[in-house]
Amino acid sequence: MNLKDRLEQLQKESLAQIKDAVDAKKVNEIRVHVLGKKGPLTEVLRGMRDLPAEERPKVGSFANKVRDEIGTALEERRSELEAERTAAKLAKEKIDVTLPGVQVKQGQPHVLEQVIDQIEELFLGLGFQVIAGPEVEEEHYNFEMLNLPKDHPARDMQDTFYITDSILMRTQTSPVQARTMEKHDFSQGPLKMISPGKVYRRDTDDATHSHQFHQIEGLVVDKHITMADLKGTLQLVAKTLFGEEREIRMRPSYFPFTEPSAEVDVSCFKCGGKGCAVCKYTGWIETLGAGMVHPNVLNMAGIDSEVYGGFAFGLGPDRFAMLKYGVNDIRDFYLNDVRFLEQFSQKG
Ligand code: 2U9
Repeated sequence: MNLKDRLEQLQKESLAQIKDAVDAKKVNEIRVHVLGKKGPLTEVLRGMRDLPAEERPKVGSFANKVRDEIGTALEERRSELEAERTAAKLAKEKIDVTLPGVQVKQGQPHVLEQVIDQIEELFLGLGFQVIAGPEVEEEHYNFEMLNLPKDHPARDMQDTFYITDSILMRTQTSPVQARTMEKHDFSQGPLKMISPGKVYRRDTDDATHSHQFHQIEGLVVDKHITMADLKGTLQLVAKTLFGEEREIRMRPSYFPFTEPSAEVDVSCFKCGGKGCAVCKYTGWIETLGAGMVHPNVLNMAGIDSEVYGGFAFGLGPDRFAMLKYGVNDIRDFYLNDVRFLEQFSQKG
């Protein structure tokens, strides 16, 4: 076969192969094979040496034309395949922006957490610190430091989860206050704190008792603290949590850690004091315990009770939430039934 025929055959075969190439890899293989140093085209060009001199330019220019044509065909096929690939990818990744979105389910803090947050906000605004402490506590801080010595009957009253002889699950959050009092440096100002948290009692669970519930206790210690400071603070708590029109009344009571002590009632938020089922027709609802810090408690924490005095109070967020939302079983707070919990949405 003469060189011209060979070139024509090569041209035809190569263009057909290029047309049939299914991907960029194949296109490249054809390029390397046909146009490469050891390829058929190079071989044909090498064969030109044996041609008579007058034929060389003609065959040479034809060979160049064939090489250019193959080069162009390779480039065209490559970009054609690339375009096909991009089109297929785009088709596969098409997003229908008109489809409705997937609704993300939004949670909310637990109802007790909401009540605790609200009380914390109020006291932070009054310049109190919010202080947490251990739930597994030493008997010393849970009882002794709060004026409940070993033989004190209140220790029997508070059925306690003991872990060892001297370690227990705290029955109140007041050990946090005892620990804080011990460390407090009065040259930096008065001590004003609340301690929210979980407490534990060896109670059998029923509609009004839970072996684990919450407390928020407050404590202020400074010079010249009076019962009027206590009453003013609790009045603000009642108004903030139960409504601006609420009043409080204090009845004498007894706690080992305060003297004098008081039970604090709030005028009924449901009937305004006229009497209804919520306040058991008394017009008042018992909500807090409070009193002036017992001198023994101050002295045990290393605070001179001749110079300093204080007031303290305790409230139960579980009870507050039950009153506020009309929940009549404390266990509902701890069962984690979302149908119950979802009712306390903060959205509206
Ligand atoms: C220190 C000194 C005194 C905290 C107080 C009460 C009264 C009280 C209960 C009410 C319902 C807790 O949630 S409840 O079970 N608390 O009646 N708590 S005075 O007195 C303190 C605390 C710490 C160092």
